[in-house]
Amino acid sequence: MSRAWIGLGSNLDRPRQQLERAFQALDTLPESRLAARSSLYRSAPMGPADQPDYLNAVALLETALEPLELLDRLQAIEQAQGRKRERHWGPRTLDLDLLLYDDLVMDHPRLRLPHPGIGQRDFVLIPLLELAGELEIPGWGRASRLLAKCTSRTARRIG
Ligand code: ROI
Repeated sequence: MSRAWIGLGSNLDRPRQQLERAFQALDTLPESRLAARSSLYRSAPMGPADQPDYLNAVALLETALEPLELLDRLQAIEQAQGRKRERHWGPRTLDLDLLLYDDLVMDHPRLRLPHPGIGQRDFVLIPLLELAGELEIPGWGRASRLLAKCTSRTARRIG
């Protein structure tokens, strides 16, 4: 089994419910098990400020799905939850980002690993560190060190 870290985000259509449903959907993926889920965090939007705050969280999936197969499954969950994305960096119903997959570094037209945004996003690093305080991001070093260098810190744990 591989370990896949997935970032969840929503700021439209009842975000808390969106994330709860997404955790359930992740747990029912084939050849996969939801091994851990972080608390939920509220964060100010990165990007245009004229949109609601986000709810963010992170899931750890143990899976036998290959990365691109997993990506397809994540996109299917987004679609099944009526994904809306009105503009670039605008509000969205549900985002599921594949953040890390074991120690894999890959640069594919559909998928870059580690996720290129991790280092700048406190709303990803804080829930990752809640679940794995010693986590190493391949090519970049410790998640805790990346968080210390994050200039924007708005994520607050809400349970
Ligand atoms: N901002 C926050 N705080 N959380 C997100 O999940 C998020 N997702 C996005 C953009 C628009 C970049 N901003 C975000 O895709």
